Formats: sequence, structure tokens, C-alpha cells
Amino acid sequence: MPRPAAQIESMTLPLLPLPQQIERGTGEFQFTPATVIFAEHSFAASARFLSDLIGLAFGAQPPPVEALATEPPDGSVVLRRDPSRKGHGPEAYELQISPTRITISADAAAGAFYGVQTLRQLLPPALEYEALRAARRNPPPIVLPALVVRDSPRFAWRGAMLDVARHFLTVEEVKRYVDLMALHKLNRLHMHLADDQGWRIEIKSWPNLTVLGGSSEVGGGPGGFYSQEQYAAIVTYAADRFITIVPEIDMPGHTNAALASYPELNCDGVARPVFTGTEVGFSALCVEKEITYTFIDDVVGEISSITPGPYFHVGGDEVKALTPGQYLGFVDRVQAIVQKHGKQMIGWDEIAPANLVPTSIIQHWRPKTTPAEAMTKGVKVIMSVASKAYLDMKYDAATPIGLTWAGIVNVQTSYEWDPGTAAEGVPAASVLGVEGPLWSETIANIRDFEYLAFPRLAALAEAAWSPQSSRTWEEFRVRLGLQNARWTALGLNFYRSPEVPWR
Ligand code: TNX
Repeated sequence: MPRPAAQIESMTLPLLPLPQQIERGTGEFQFTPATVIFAEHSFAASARFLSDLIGLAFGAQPPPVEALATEPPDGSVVLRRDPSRKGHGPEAYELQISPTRITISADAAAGAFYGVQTLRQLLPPALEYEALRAARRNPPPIVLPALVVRDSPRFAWRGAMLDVARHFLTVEEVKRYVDLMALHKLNRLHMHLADDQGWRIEIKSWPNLTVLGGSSEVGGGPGGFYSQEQYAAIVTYAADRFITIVPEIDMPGHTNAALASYPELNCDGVARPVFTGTEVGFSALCVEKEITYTFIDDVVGEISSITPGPYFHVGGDEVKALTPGQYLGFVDRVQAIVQKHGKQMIGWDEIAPANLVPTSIIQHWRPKTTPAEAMTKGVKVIMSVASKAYLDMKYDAATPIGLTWAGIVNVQTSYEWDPGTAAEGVPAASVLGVEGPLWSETIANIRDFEYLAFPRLAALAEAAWSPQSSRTWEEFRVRLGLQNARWTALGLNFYRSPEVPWR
């Protein structure tokens, strides 16, 4: 017999993703206008994040952040370095709430940040509401139950992907998505920066890519692109939230925007017309021409030089215009170029048969295939199986936006799967993690992006973070319902799925 939602709710804290271990204590901690946050030097940024968030409760003055020196007085919030957490990885933390103090301990800054995100989810949701913050009226009291949370992620790769090629998102919109990712302890933002319908990143040595290739999008809208400075600003903003940007330039297919911008990239030397439809598979770089590899070397080089993260995604999906031999030879050459620029190559699962080096990574997306043949090469796999993880699938037949080629993906479907066993012949030890791609053929603005991403991205975040043995749909749907207040305060345009008891 499933337990009634109300019974689960009474025992449930609004934490998402579910931490590894929660122990309830007795008593409570109360913030007062005298509360000071003491932080280890390297955790100061996370301390300020917390201070900004709770500032509202005390009028104009957020709690001061001070350097952690001697033993802080009772009533303090303390962010301290604890090397004994090291064995659990740089993202591990412990959050202790007692009547006399709150302590977040971690070995590394990422762990301290996640400890703060967990504390954040226990704070009054109204603190997230910008308008209320500005008005500084009726500050909610902040009283937290005593508890201890010990936590670290199951997977190293907890990702989301934005397709800014089919429809462009501004820098501010991407930052908004980054903020929503950080709340759910996601740590990789994969940006699909080029496709048939648009090229979205300035390449100084090939300027027409953005002058022409950046000026289109699906449906004939204005498109857009990021200057290298703007891209760098996204990288920094994300890094401040412990999110690594993973740039993707899809090739050799999905390249019409490049083929329209430069005639010499086509085998016949004739520029292709700009494309604003949604068919796939028709375009390909001319793999027999040397200029193609000069082009790729320039593009990978420029983007790699402004990308501190270790990854470069080369796409590699859905190429119908080449023979298998041409395709695999191309992937081998591109892998060498990516390595030359100091990055690890990532590609969609079509690259599995290529001569992959052990540091290359496969992103598994096609539900009816498996990249098992590549396991002997020592590569790792990111699980993005479309029938579970594709955020652009409809929630149900009535969803006004989205696609259906991989099926209908309701919230339960996106939650109830084990990334460790999602592809036959791929052992759990070879699974790097989970990523939710959001393709944008049918969606044009951040409101639409949010509607398809939430709540499913939260379900994927938990699949990526929490131990499989602790995850049940029955409990998750109740805890998901408890996100209503915070998500509403954030102005999030989430889908109020009837599968979830929203509170
Ligand atoms: C398949 S996923 C694609 C994309 C589409 C998506 C739509 C992948 C590697 N290729 O080009 O946007 O389906 O769901």
C-alpha cells in the first residue's frame, strides 16, 4: 500500500536533490539581527551568497561575513574547511544545524557551495522573491530545525544542455538557467553553439560565421550570437556557481550555418542558403578538403582558449550525407585536433565505433542503441537517453510545445530510471553521469525553456546526485511538490504536472 502523500509530507524536508544522509536533531536555530557568518577564506564567496539571500530578513543589513579565525561565538553560522571530508570528493559537505550554531564543513569550495544550497532550501522561500527583497517589508522569521546532513554526489557529471542554435538565448537568459541549475547542484552546462539554423559564437578568424551564420534561427527569427567577451562572461558566471561550460560545435553534420557563411567549406564550393526549418541530417562539411580541418582547428582553438573547462563537444550526430568510412575518419582527425588544443573530446553516441582515446567521452542519446562497443577503449559515457532525459519531449499529448519522437516523457518517466544501468553493456563504473538536453526547435524564449525543463530537470538532478537505493517516485513526487513555493518566488515558469501534489 503506498503511503498517503500527507503522511510522507509531514516527515519530509524540502531538499532536492535528496541528500545522502539526513539525521534529525532536537531544538532549532534562530537567525537574529546579530547573526554573523564566519567563513574560511576560500569559502567566502559561498558565505556572501548566503548573506545576500538572508539579508532581507533583517532589513537593509545582510548578516556580515567575517574571516574565520578563533572559535566563533554561539549564534554564528560557520563555513569551515574540514579535510576529513576529503575522501568523499571535492563536492562533499556536512551541514549541521544545532540550537547554538550552523556549521557547514567541506574540504573544497564546491562542497561549501553545495552546503549553502542545501541550507538555502531550508530557508523561507519568500527570500527568493526579488520584489519582496526590494520592498524589505514583513521579513519572515528564520527558524531552522536541528539536523545533520552528510552529502556527496553519486555522479561527477550532472549536466544540462541548452540548444541556443535553433533559438537564441541572451546572456542574461543563460545566466538565469545557470542560477536554476546551481539551486539543484548541477555542475555542467553544455551549450549547443552551432547547428544548421545558426552559429552562436564569435570566431575572429572566420567572422562571417556570426555575421551571416548568426543572423538566422528556426522560423526566421533574428538569431543572435555571443561575442567572445560575452561567452567569457557566461563562463565566469557559471564558474562562480561551480558549473563548467561545455562548448559544442556540432560537426560534420548540423553545419548548414557554416556552409552558408563560407562557400569553400562545401565540396562544390557553393555556399548553401540559410536554413530556418527543422529537418535534420542533410548537411555535412566537406571531409575531403584540407580547408575543412584548418577551419576546425581555428574554431576549436579559439573556443578552447576562452574555455577553462577540460571539454570540447564535437557533436557528430545524425550524419546522413557521408559514408560510414568518411564519417569515422573525420571523427579520428577531429579528436586529434581537440587533443592538440588540450581538451577532451565529447561526441554524441554515433562516435562509438571511431578510434577513441580513453579520455574521450560518449553522450548516449538514442534509446534503441548502446555505445557498448566503445567500452574496451576505456571511454566514459554521459547518459542522456532521449526517452528519459530529453527535456524537449512533451509531458503529455496536450503539451502545447515540444516534440514526441522519443515518446511522451512525463515527470515520473524522467525520474524513475537508473543511469548506472541505462545502456546495455555499459557498466555503472563507466557512467560519468547524467545530462538533460533541451533542444529548441519548438521553443523560443526563456519562459518556454523553463516550462519544458522544470520539473524534469530537477528529477534528472536527483538521478545524478542521490543514491539509487534511496530514490522512490512515491516520496519524490511529494518532495517535488514542496518546491512550489520556492520556484514560484523565483518566478519560475514550471509545468504544474498533475502527477505532483503541489503545495
Ligand atoms: C535529435 S539529439 C538531435 C537534435 C534534435 C533533437 C530533437 C541529437 C544528438 N540530435 O538535432 O534537436 O533530436 O529532439
